[in-house]
Amino acid sequence: MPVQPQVLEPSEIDKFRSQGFLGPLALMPPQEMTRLRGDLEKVLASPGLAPSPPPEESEGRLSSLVADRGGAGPVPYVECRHLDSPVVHQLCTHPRLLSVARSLYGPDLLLWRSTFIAKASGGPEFRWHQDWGGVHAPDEAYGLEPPLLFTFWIAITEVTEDNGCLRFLPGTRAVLPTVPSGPGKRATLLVDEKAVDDSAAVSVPLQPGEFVVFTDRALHSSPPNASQAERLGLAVRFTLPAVKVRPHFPQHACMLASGEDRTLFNTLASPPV
Ligand SMILES: O=C(O)CCC(=O)C(=O)O
Repeated sequence: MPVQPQVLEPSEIDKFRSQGFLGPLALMPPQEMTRLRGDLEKVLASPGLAPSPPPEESEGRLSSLVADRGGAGPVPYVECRHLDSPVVHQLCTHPRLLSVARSLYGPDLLLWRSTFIAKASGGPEFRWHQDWGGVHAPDEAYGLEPPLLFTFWIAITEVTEDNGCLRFLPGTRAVLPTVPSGPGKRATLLVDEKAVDDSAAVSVPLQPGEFVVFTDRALHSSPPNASQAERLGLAVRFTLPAVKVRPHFPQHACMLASGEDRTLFNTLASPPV
């Protein structure tokens, strides 16, 4: 197999491993993302393949807090649009993103999910959590087995401390004790705030077209949007072919984003045309 060029310096790869996140990194110039936003807004104006979950499944999920851009609950508009929209698929598999992903996790990669995360003016904080806790729930068969994922969070608008940028606690590797964010069966597992000393938290503001990449153990949160404008980002989540993926909704499947799937554990979807 040809050796893939490394786009990250060894020191950056070490930093990602020791801190659990790396960024800001540039995906495209701000003007290019600002132009692309028009196309993304068109996608966000109509629903994709993900159904609206029944209320009992939304209860307590962090994703149910994000702005409702479609009038029918956010999920069909914002979730996994790479499955039906070529423009979102191209963004999720941008060559620069895949080069960084390969530098960190090797050549074989599955695109698991993508979610537009809009935080309206006055929109809520996301409390401290590890994404590991978003793929497992007690007694529930959903998510990833084993729970292994990493996320590229791409800024579509400018993302600042004032409008709710991501914050990380560098160096969190252990799985920390969790508390559900609400009573629902699928409530997001937040990290118990008694286990969080946020005095060393690092904020990662981003220009449009920049991204931050983080592991499933990275302890992260984001403050409320105190600005007058919406904050919009796209969280693109990858896993590896050896992970058994349970469909997130009936028409959901992973896509091969790079390399080969030598395990054949999962049914794969084709890119949209
Ligand atoms: O968009 C946010 O503010 C939070 C995003 C997040 O927690 C995630 O993508 O895992």
